[in-house]
Amino acid sequence: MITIITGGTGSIRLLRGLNSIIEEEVNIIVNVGDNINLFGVYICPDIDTTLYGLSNKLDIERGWGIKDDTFNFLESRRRISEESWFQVGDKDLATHVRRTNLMENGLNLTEVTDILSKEFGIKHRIIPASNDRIETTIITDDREMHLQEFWVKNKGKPEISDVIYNGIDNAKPAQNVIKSIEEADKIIISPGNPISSIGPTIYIKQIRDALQRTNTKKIVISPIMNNKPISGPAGRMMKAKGYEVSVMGVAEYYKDVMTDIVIDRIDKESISEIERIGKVAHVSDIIMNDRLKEIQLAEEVMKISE
Ligand code: FO1
Repeated sequence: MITIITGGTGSIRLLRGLNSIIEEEVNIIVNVGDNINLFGVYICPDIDTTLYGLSNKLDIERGWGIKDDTFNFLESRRRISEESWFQVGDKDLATHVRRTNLMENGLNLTEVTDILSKEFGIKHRIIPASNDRIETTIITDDREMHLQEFWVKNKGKPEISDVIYNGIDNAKPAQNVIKSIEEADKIIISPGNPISSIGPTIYIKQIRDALQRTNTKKIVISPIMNNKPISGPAGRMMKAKGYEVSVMGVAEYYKDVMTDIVIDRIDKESISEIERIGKVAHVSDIIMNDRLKEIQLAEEVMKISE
């Protein structure tokens, strides 16, 4: 059984690659820190990206939302001067409405995600990291704002002085999260933003403890290449948290919860430094700009064994 810890738009290509080649049971633990209540519905961007990505409905260029979606709902809101900075498509909205209704009927996020996964025909198990609310917020020069407000409404422009996971101290792992860590033959941490897409999961105390306890291979795929993030604000967030923006910075960030790291060929000079902290580095081509590259990287990750 394979367990993948994932989140963010940078992770989905690897997930699609793994999905194409893995026959055995896969548990996908998904970030909940960027979930948001907007327009009267509960939106879970990383769960939805996983649902859409694995059912071939994702707008893969954007990395979020449904391909060929329309935006009539949003346009109509704009016309009546309602808040409309978050681009929810019409088909995407149907998912949020369904989730919200099911939750209003008393189901928790794990149960709702199971229902949606079945409806999208997904064979693997998508598990929210927690059923409790964890909210990733950005501390800027003058105030604290939700991750989506920082990234989408303010276009990622404000200075980042810190990133906080509100609610994480009281958050419990959702059912099956710990079991899927303890029973995994291999754990893969996908190349999402370490701070905003993976951090809200691996800093839940019981999840971190379980990851530290298990003796299985724990493989991180670096989201940083040549001292720059492959996409998004990961570099600025790592700096704000006191990490170097480099594959070594990624290895330092994950050192308590990983055994191996996959880095790009361009960073091969960092291998000895990574080995010095007791980790194994594997060199590969980590940019997945087509379907073949997604599968190739997934195959290389699956080849890493004890
Ligand atoms: N990202 C954007 O840059 N602009 C958007 O308007 C936007 C809307 C959106 C709607 C649904 C959804 O599931 C994701 C959406 N995202 C949008 C992506 C999202 O902001 C982040 O990239 C993820 O939260 C990071 O994991």
